[in-house]
Amino acid sequence: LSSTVTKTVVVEGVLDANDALAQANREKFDRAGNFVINMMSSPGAGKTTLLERTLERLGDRIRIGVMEGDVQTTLDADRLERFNIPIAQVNTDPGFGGECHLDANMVRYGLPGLPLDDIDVLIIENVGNLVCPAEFKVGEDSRVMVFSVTEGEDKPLKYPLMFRSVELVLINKSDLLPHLEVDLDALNRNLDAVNPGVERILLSARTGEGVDEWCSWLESHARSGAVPLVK
Ligand SMILES: Nc1nc2c(ncn2[C@@H]2O[C@H](COP(=O)(O)OP(=O)(O)O)[C@@H](O)[C@H]2O)c(=O)[nH]1
Ligand SMILES: [Mg+2]
Repeated sequence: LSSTVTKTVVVEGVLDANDALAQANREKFDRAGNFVINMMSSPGAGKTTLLERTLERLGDRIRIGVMEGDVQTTLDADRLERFNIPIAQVNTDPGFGGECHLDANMVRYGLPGLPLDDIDVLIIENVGNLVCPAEFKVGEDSRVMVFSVTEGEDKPLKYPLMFRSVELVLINKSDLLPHLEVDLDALNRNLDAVNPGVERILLSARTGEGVDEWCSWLESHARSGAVPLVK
């Protein structure tokens, strides 16, 4: 029993320390006028593809910056290079023990690579994982999850913390629905069971279906976050 108690105290201590650093990040973002999104999903749900579609649509309307969190490689950052936007890469393998998530300290570590004063919206692509990222605030204004229909309608029930911690679920890969047996009604019921009424948009980063709706969400939230948009 006592070892359980000790463990709980240690974990709480780690999360408290993280919260303090997240708050410091937040203050930095607020001073620079950044609206910051922590984008989370399991590996392969389509975060980077959706970022590509987003930059194609909003790249000349909003000054978007990206922080890429990965265990290894700069593959995702390389995919976004053609947009000529500020991108910071944070790899968790060297230096951070190969963690399965970004925490506030890792984000802080990546910030000097970004000209925050020249960014309206910062999108942080978290490490692909349905569990760990939800536990760590990084200083974001908003949490958005990309969930692909190929993952199955039961996942909100199996990973409730993640689904509960976000304010928007982007249900991606709608183009694949005709080939799957996933039950969208059940998925919606399961989302409501863990996060009643959570906003959701069905979209396809491949065909572009629903992507405009997501871009409108992003633009209106960036504005209501009192971010001075250019143009
Ligand atoms: N069919 C289909 N494939 C997609 C869609 N979005 C992403 N993908 C594919 O899913 C794979 C993983 O996408 P990626 O953006 O790298 O996912 P991430 O790991 O969440 O960043 C890639 O092969 C993408 O082409 C989609 O809407 N429909
Ligand atoms: Mg990616």
